[in-house]
Amino acid sequence: MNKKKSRIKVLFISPLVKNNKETPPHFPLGIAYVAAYLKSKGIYVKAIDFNIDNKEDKIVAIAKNFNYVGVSVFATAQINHGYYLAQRIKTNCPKVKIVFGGYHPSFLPEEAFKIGFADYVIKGHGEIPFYELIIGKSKKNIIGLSYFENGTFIHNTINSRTNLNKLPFPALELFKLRKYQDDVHVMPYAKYTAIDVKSSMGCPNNCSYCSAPLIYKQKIYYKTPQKMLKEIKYYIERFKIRYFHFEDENWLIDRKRIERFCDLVIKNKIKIKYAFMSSINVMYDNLDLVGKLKKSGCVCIDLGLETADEDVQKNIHKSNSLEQLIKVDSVLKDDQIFPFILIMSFNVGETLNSLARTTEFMLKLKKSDLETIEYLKTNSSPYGFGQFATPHVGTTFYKNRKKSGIFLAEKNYDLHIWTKPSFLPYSFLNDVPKIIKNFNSKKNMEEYLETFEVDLLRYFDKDYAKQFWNLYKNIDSKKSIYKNYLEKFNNISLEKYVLMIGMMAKLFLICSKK
Ligand code: B12
Ligand code: SF4
Repeated sequence: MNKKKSRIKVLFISPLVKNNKETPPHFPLGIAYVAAYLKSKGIYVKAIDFNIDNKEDKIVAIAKNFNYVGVSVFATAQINHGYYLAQRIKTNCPKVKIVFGGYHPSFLPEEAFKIGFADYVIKGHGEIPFYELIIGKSKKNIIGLSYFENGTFIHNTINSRTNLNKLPFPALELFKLRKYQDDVHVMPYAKYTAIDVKSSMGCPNNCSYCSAPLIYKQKIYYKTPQKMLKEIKYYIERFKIRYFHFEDENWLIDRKRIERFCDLVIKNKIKIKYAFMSSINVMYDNLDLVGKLKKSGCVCIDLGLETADEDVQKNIHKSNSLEQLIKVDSVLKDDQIFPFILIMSFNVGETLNSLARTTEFMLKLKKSDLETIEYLKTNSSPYGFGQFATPHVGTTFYKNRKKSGIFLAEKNYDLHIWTKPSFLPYSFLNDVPKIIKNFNSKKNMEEYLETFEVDLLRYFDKDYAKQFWNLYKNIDSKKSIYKNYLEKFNNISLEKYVLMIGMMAKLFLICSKK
């Protein structure tokens, strides 16, 4: 490396995820990967995660000492803050080059130039393109780069490919690691510092709400089991971390690779606890591996059910067999591994019936004596809504959003977040609310509501009973949910009203069983 190059300094920033009080900050793994690569080439790197350290008032003073600022936008709910920080930096230090990377700018690069003060956007994997940009490679030959030249935007193709075995380990040393906790979900391990790791990237599936198929084009890139073991050992030795969440889209998909990794962990007596994500069918096909998974430290598996309704499943291009999930759930619970079943409400095709079906299905599952951390309790509770479907920029869901429902957060990126309903499908709004149980008094209704107070308190104030009673008394069960809203209930927000109807569906279901 020549002298001129060694003087180059890059500051990475992870902007605030807005409206996300419920979920603890996630570790900015994307930055850690790109920064590690630049560092391995002799470039000076630093990083600020605004979700941990809100250095807004110092950002200009810090940024002026750098040649490049890399803004990493993992979630759309970060983008406005990212644009704001970029504007502050660019207007005060015009020489600093602003480079945007991550999911949102990868799919809407021009926005970053028009309102985000970007000099460049790197779409898809950032390690090699960012380095090539710094060393002055011809822009037209940098895969993934978007730039502005002679009055036009130029968009090179997205960088979909990566070679995980050749990349250096992510630069964890740039972050205050002790601030990132909970990741293995299950107590008591969730109390300790845990980090996200990635041992493969990509997924063969094509779910309508997911960005993975757009980045990876349904291909998968793997780390070898040996590299996985080396990485885990490195985290233990250098950072004293023994708790991990494998954030691979579908960890078990190459069974041989994972079996070998488990064997290596067991043989080398590596003491770790970990969680991972898997699709339900892949987990079902590998149930005979559960013993080995357990022995190597697995305590939790995230499984994406999303809905128990077949029509909604079809709409989101997902086909989960409920029988398979019942079996998986039971085997894991018997082995003291927590199956964290993910639900997503208000996808295209959702109706009162489909919400109730999902609730009913979740209620049938075995009870587990394993305790999870607090914020996840309502996520996998039968009475909760889990995540709310959000049409994320670039996805098939996003492309079709206008014909399938009302996107409440269309103009407000800060609300593209799973804890707030941002999309209401017409299927739900046009459904007709059937009142199937006669409550004879408000008190009588309150008794039923109390059954799922923990879930209710996530969405409503403490005095929710009065509002539910008003809704119950005044709803017209011959008119659609939306018509009722327009005629009688538009003194509250549509979002709140729809949540109440959804909760009613769950409530009626429980009542009808009594
Ligand atoms: C694993 C994961 C998580 C993990 C976090 C893992 C992590 N630390 O990265 C958890 C479970 C915590 C999580 C949470 C959320 N997630 Co998530 N998550 C994913 C998932 C499955 C993979 C992400 C991943 O691979 N990270 C690993 C790193 C290495 O990759 P990366 O961040 O993409 O970084 C690379 C490039 O983007 C680029 N890059 C990144 N930053 C920069 C910066 C610069 C300057 C450059 C040049 C390049 C660059 O280079 C990196 C290396 O190749 C994706 C779906 C998918 N398969 O794509 C969704 C996804 C990213 N999540 C998403 C969302 C929305 C969220 C949440 C906001 C929840 C929600 N649904 O509302 C929360 C945020 C929580 C929080 N507290 O901040 C959305 C984002 C879509 C959007 N436009 O908003 C995605 C795309 C899922 C989807 N619906 O399609 N998630
Ligand atoms: S299975 Fe998961 S990672 Fe794969 S496309 Fe579907 S949601 Fe995305």
